[in-house]
Amino acid sequence: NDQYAAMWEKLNLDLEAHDALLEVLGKFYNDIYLSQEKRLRGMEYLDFVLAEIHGLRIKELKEAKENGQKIIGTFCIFVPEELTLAANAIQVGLCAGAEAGKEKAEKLIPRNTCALIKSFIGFKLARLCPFTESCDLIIGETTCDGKKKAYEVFSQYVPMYIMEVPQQKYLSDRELWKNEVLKYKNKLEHITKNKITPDKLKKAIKIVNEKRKALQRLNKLRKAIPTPISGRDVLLINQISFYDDPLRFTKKINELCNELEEKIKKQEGIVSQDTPRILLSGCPMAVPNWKLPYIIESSGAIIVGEESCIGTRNTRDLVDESAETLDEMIDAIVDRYLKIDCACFTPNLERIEHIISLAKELKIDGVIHYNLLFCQPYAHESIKIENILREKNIPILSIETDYSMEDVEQLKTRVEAFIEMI
Ligand code: BJ8
Repeated sequence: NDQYAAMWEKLNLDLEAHDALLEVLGKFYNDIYLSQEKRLRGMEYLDFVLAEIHGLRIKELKEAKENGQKIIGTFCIFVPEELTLAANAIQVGLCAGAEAGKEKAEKLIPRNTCALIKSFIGFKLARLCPFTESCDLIIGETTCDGKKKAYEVFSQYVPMYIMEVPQQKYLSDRELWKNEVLKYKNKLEHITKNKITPDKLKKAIKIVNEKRKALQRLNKLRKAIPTPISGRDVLLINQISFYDDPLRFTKKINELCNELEEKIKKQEGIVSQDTPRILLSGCPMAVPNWKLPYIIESSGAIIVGEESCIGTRNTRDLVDESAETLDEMIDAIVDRYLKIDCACFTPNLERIEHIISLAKELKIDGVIHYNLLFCQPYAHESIKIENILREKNIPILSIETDYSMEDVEQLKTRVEAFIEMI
């Protein structure tokens, strides 16, 4: 860490608290990830990226900034990375998955706010996140009430721009969304001083599509029985997809997929054939929120799919590449992003259809619905999903939790009982 201390200091991090955070993160990673048996060769890259999460990648961002590139931070998969890349900027996800700076955050936002929001505010106030500190602009969105009101406070600390995401999907909502996408394009052009041309946008669409295709390929390979990779590892891959260089990341994930194909040919699973298969569904899980996946996979089950923004909700749909003019490309982007079945929409009937089709496709034995405490949209949907899945005889367990470790034993008991039952 010594080699990066000067860089972190320049970013105004609290060095002592940051060191302590990295130490806990390292230990946590060791217990949850490195201790796994039959570790895949291709995961070495991901282990390296995670080990360097606040080091090498931040150094790369710093060098990019020195070369005139802008860094754009996001909290939601509605922000079109295609446009960001076409403006020669770099997009990084800023959602945080640990309980740092909670007390400070609770002085600015209500205590009954979800842990994800408390965490990104807490990380800022406690000066712990080098990604936030590297950003030239941070994009918020009007999704859940918790986020959109928290951005009002957050904008006192960081340069923010808010995109309005509609809450329905009618023609008038599409118009509103198209307008927002165009406004974001203008904003990017203004801060980067780069014009987004059809050529640049075409290339950017391809880059992001290729990233999503690699993740789709990975998800398809998990259909195999026995499955070749742990759910924890795929969660980590999805998390890293939000801040790694997209070209390098895509190449590495495709290499990992080659390795998985070999394993599948030899019937070499990560677990035995009769291990119960779980679909995880619900709120996003940001780094280092690995608590529930670890509990599930150390209770004798295996996660084979994530119906989540840090999962298939972000990778399922591609942007149509046949568009030629700038306006056609913008339309293709608008349509692709409006397919996102976030619980903030009403109604949001596509989501349950996706859960049911994933359940079939991945041959799962049960669904675990994960809800962050105080997240209203997903809590409402969990009741609806429970009822529909029960009617279809698909076992489901709904979990509500936050980032604290206090409920680990209690969760373990519930998850074990569920796994025994399915
Ligand atoms: S598209 S899920 S990333 S809004 S967990 S902060 S909803 S109270 S994150 Fe999301 Fe975009 Fe939707 Fe995806 Fe609010 Fe719930 Fe907290 Fe959440």
